[in-house]
Amino acid sequence: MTAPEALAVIRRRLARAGLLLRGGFHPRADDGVPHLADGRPTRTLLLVGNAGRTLWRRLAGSPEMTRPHPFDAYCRRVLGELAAGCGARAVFPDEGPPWYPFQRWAMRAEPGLRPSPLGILLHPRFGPWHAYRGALLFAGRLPLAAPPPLAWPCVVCRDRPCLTACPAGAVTAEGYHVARCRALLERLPDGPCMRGGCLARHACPVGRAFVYDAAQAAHHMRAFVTPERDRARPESEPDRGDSAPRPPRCPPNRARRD
Ligand code: B12
Ligand code: SF4
Ligand code: SF4
Repeated sequence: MTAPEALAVIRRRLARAGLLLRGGFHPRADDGVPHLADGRPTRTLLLVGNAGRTLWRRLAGSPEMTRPHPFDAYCRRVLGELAAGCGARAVFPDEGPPWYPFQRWAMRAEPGLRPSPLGILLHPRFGPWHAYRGALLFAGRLPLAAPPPLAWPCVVCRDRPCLTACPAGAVTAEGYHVARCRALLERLPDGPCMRGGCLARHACPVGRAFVYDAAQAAHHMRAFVTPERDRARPESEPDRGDSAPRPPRCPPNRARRD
């Protein structure tokens, strides 16, 4: 099988599992990409994610649905099997701390993708309704077509409704305030954010066709407020990509300046 054929097979297998191949890149030393388990350096990274409701609906019929963290358990099984079948190593966004810099990898895999005021990378098609589920690391250099740069929607979003929709004032042009958000969610455990998902995220006009089901959004919110999952990296602990410069959280909005 040629390398392009192998990539097409991986893409199809991911699609059958409700997952998306979100591009890839050939790692540089400053990308914070680990070696393979046998010590060989990674020469190709393929990023795997999901968007919208597809993965949630696929999970419903899986044995992992009854596990405490069904997304993580399902993706570990699917990507673990896929990696084993093609001599790759699978790594996951919840492995840590220290965390692998998945958002930085995503910006390498899909140039043009950038963080929104929500902290989430804003995709021109999926809006804020997408996530990363793992990366496949290969010792070989797979041929990757250079994708056309994505247009970043926040730069032309004149009204920026995400900045005014949060009742806790946790989403600001300077970034997302975890403590303000958490305080509100704890105060209103049956409030609209906990039942249907982040109101600021819902206020974003981009990617409306990919908005999560209410049950899926409520699942993510429960996972977010559950102490075991709420493991933000301690200030003193280095992350896995410390050698690289960090991109700005939310670059300036040109539409507001113009
Ligand atoms: C720790 C963490 C958090 C912490 C953030 C603490 C902080 N202020 O830094 C907490 C627990 C608060 C958090 C919350 C959420 N998170 Co979070 N989180 C992570 C995690 C595990 C590590 C981030 C990190 O430090 N990486 C290490 C550094 C070195 O990586 P980096 O790419 O260079 O750094 C980027 C991030 O740090 C980011 N960032 C900085 N501050 C914040 C704050 C938020 C809320 C987010 C999303 C990103 C973000 O900016 C950097 C450059 O882009 C990542 C997974 C991962 N491995 O990256 C998910 C991740 C960033 N989270 C994600 C999401 C979706 C959320 C939630 C929206 C979950 C939800 N409810 O659905 C919430 C936000 C709450 C809300 N309003 O709904 C997604 C983002 C996907 C995307 N499209 O961009 C990720 C990638 C997980 C995934 N599986 O896809 N998260
Ligand atoms: S509302 Fe506008 S600024 Fe906010 S995330 Fe969506 S596109 Fe970006
Ligand atoms: S989940 Fe609710 S409180 Fe937290 S940032 Fe979103 S709108 Fe604000």
